Order: sequence, then structure tokens, then C-alpha cells
Amino acid sequence: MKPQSQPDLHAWWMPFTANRAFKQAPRLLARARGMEYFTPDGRRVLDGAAGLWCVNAGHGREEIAAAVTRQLEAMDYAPSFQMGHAPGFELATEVAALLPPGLEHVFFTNSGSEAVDTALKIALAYHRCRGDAARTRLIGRERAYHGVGFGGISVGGMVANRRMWAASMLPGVDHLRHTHDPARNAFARGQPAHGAEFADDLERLLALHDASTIAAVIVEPIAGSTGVLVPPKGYLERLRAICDAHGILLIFDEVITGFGRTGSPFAAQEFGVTPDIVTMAKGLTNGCIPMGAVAVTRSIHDAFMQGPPGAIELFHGYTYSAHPVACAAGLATLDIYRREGLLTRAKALSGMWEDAVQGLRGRPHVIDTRNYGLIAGIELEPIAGKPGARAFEVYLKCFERGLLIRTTGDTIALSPPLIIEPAHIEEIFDTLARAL
Ligand code: PXG
Repeated sequence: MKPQSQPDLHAWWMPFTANRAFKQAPRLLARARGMEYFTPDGRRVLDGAAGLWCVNAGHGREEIAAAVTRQLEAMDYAPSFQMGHAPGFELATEVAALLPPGLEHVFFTNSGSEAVDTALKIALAYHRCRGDAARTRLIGRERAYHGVGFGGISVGGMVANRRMWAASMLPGVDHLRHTHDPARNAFARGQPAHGAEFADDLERLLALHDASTIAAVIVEPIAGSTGVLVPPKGYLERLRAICDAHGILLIFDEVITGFGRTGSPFAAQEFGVTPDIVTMAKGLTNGCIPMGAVAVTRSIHDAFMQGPPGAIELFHGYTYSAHPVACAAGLATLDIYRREGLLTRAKALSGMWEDAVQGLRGRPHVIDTRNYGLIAGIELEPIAGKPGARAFEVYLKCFERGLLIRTTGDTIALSPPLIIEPAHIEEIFDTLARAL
């Protein structure tokens, strides 16, 4: 007989998980409050990852629970094809208000992956609507993560997420080189000094394919899942300038960087570079109800608003686009962000955070640290022939000692809830240092 607290582990095929190893030695979470998780036997685990980069306002927010309950009772579901509801319009208006001016229209999805695929479809369709149907190519970047849809893995650049489906990628996709340059930028504080010229790799692709065939370039302003790659100073500005010079749309995938992670509402504002399209998810609802969104400029939106007024302008959408319960969660979440100043709080803490990250320099196996806002990447020397094993060992040790982190390859990624206090920062780095 299995103990009562442990469910049957057989049926759930878990995502991005070593299923066999996990089921031999499961790690279960049962409750969450503020900065903390608790295991089924009541052990406290400090959340150094905001779940998976999403619980920006901390766990167990009663205002969100109350808003979700109210919405479930008032109207549990409503179609959004040819029908509408107030929470959908209100949330779109509020999201647009958080973005740089010009990004005025918001299309709702249920995840970051769907937001990315939606953004790519809008970019391709936009050029067609304008009579520029030759713009069919999409440019992603090496080491990018844009979710797991076929569009997202095609423009993405993480080999393990692509090789099984190599023959089924979108056609006409090419990739910029990544911006990781440890020889010049190791242990950078904030934006690395070197590498603006990596943006010129776009010129190489334009020379190869001809600019007139390229619809859009998509990048994460800070690449998260690939191990925290902060854009070199001047890099995003240069990408923007090249796109502008050639009529190419620039898409920022802000699924991780959106909603205060960098110290501004979006990385677009933090880095002073305005894209044409922004994808988001995660922090939009504080992670508690699945939701994603795509924001576009007025001119992109208006390019679709042609033909007879009774015609559907974009043949795209999901049963749960703007799900009223997700919208209620989103509105309550944005309200908390506003009241508690969370969208800029990372700025006040980033100095202390940076010093704590830098404090790991010289610890065993640490070959690089990277940080921005309330994000950190700590790269470890791999064990020969066993990539990822060193960081995962640290992950397990941290969990034993009551700290949840994330690892990708041999890089540890930290992205705590934005409600974090200085004492939590000390605890995270003490625990991590001991585990190392
Ligand atoms: N774009 C970016 C930039 C992301 O980081 C997605 C799209 C996909 O979102 P969905 O909601 O479909 O998962 C992501 C997701 C990690 C980690 O630990 C990162 C993500 C998801 C899970 C784990 O790095 N990012």
C-alpha cells in the first residue's frame, strides 16, 4: 500500500522532466504562500524561481483568488468568437497601457507558446495584408527559447527541443548567432560591454536571403531558458535600426522579461527599444491561471482592418482566448503590481542582487555569473562527459536544503518573486553557496 500522502505517479507523463528518475525519488509540492512552497510533509522551500518565472507577486494572493471566485460565480465561460465581455476589454486596455506607446492592440492566448505562434502568424499575415506577400521568412536566434509550438521551435535555437522534429520545422526560417561571449564578457554586471556588433549578423542574413523576403525577427530581450543571456550594450538598438532600415518587423518575446522582471514593466522600456510586436504570458496572471497575449502596434492592427466591415479580419483564435476567469486573474494581478509598485521594484533591489550574484565568483565550479533586474545566471564548469549533471546535482542539494532554483544545462537560473526581501536574497545565496 502506498502512503496516503503520495498519489499514484504512473499516469502523468511529466513535461521537460526525467520521468523515470523523478518517479524513483519524487519531489512534491503541496502548498504555497508568499515567497515559500511547502512539501506534503510540511517542509518549507524558498522559491528562488517564482515557480517557473511566473509568480511575480508571490504565492497565495487572496485578491486574485477572490477575483477568480467572483468571476466563476458571475460567468464561468464565455465565447470570444463574435461575442465579448467586459473583463477581456478591460484587461486588453490595461495591458496596452503598461507597454510603450504605440503598442495598442492585444490578442489573447493561453500560454507563451501560443503567444509566439500567434505573433509569427500575425507578422506573416501583416505583410500579405499590405500587398508585400514576398516577405515570408522569419529570423530567430541561436540559443533562443520561444516555447514548444512548431513555430516556436522553428525560430528557437535549443537543439534538444528541435532535433526530434528536424524535418517538420517551418520553412524559410534562419537564425542570428547568439550573443554569449564569455571570453570578453564573463562576470559582467548587468549588460555586457562587448557584442553590439553581433546584431550585424542580421545584415549577413539580409545579404543571403534579400531583405525583401524577410517578415520578422524575433528575440528574447534577455534569453532566459538558455541560461540567462543579457543583451550586450547597444545590441537591441542596432537590431531595431537594421529592421527599420529594411521594413522588417521586430518581435520581442517578453514571456520572461515582462511584468517587472527587469525593473521596468517590460524590457522594451528598460532597454529603450520599442518592438512592433510583444509576446507575454506567465506574470500576466501571476502564474495562477494560464494566459498569454500578443500586443501589436496600431499600424499592424490597422493593416488587417480592410475589406467589408462584416468580414473576419484574422482567422485565428482559441476557445479560451480571453477566458473570463483568466481575465479576472489578470486584472487582479495588475492591480497588485500597481498598488505594490512591483513592476519597478526589481530596480531598487538589483544592486544588492547583483552583489550577491557576484559574491559567488570564486566558489567551486563557478565559471561565469550573469545578472539583470531580479534575474541571475550562474554557470558551472560541466563534469566531463556529463553535461548538465553538475548543475542538476546543485539543484537537488538546494531542494534538500529548502531552496527551489532552476537549471538549464550547467547554468543555474534564479528569478524570485518580485516581493522578495533582502533577507530572502541572503538566504538564497547562502544556501546556494553551501550547495556549491
Ligand atoms: N517564450 C519564452 C521567452 C519563454 O521563456 C515561452 C515562450 C513559452 O511559454 P509557455 O507558457 O508555453 O511555457 C517561454 C517559457 C525555464 C522555463 O526554467 C522557461 C519557460 C518555461 C518553463 C521553464 O527556463 N519559458
